[in-house]
Amino acid sequence: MVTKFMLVKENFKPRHDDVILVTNPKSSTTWLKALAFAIVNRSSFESIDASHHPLLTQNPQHLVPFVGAQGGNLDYLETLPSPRLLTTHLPLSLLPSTVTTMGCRIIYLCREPKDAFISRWHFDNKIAQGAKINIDTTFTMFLEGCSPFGPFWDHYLQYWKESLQRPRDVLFLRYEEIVFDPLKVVRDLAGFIGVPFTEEEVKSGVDQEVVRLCSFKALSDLDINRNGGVERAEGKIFIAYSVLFRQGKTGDWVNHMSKDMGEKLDQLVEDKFKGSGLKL
Ligand code: PAP
Repeated sequence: MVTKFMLVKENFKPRHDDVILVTNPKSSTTWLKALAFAIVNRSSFESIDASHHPLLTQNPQHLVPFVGAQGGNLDYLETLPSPRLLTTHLPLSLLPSTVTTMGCRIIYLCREPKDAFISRWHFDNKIAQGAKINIDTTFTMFLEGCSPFGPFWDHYLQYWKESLQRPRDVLFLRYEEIVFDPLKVVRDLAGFIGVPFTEEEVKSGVDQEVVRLCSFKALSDLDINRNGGVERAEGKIFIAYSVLFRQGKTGDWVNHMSKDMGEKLDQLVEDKFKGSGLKL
């Protein structure tokens, strides 16, 4: 896995007009991909909810290619026309430095760590093929920063600092903001990507249609997301798309973590983010 990541740093060729969606796992990559895809491609579809819209028949994870892990294929990325919409889970330190020097636009999405941890734990249990993942053990590892993409606090902070240094090119978002006001975020995203909604589009509700099309209810009700899935690890693991749509809510951690665990993680977050200005 590490080798694969290092290959990205060496071989991925960013372009100045790339837009890269970045998330730490379980921050709702699925939602961000759906929103960005629907925004960028809206002119290709007469009506955004036309029956042939790709989001109705494909899982959002497959509509925006990954850079790096999870099936990312660097040769394939080279064949894509510009401007490219890409995704990655990689920390900034594992991307080529040209991402910064060329001014690639980055949309970073993070999530309240207790909820992100619980989402991950559920996900791991679902794909564990019957094995029960002990929450205490996984929690200890999470606090120690054991994660395929490094400690979550380094991940968040790298992109947070980048957003302070390049505010025009790096948009730092929180999952909770999208849940709270998806329409505002959709409008902000369109503006940031460089395809703002026109007055006419707003009048006819195109921005609201994007919100509706990408909502948890709309996506999770689709046949592809209820019954489809993808094989990983050379067919040894089957990931049903339904596991990417568990609840889509904030604050579910209270139903699975003790008060003590919650306080421990909150304290860690406070210590790690101290002085950075980052608030979750
Ligand atoms: P990944 O790390 O495997 O890419 P990712 O999409 O980042 O998965 O995270 C899945 C979480 O996003 C799930 O959270 P939960 O376990 O707390 O429920 C999932 O429900 C949530 N999610 C996915 N799509 C949406 C959506 N359209 N609206 C709100 N939440 C969503």
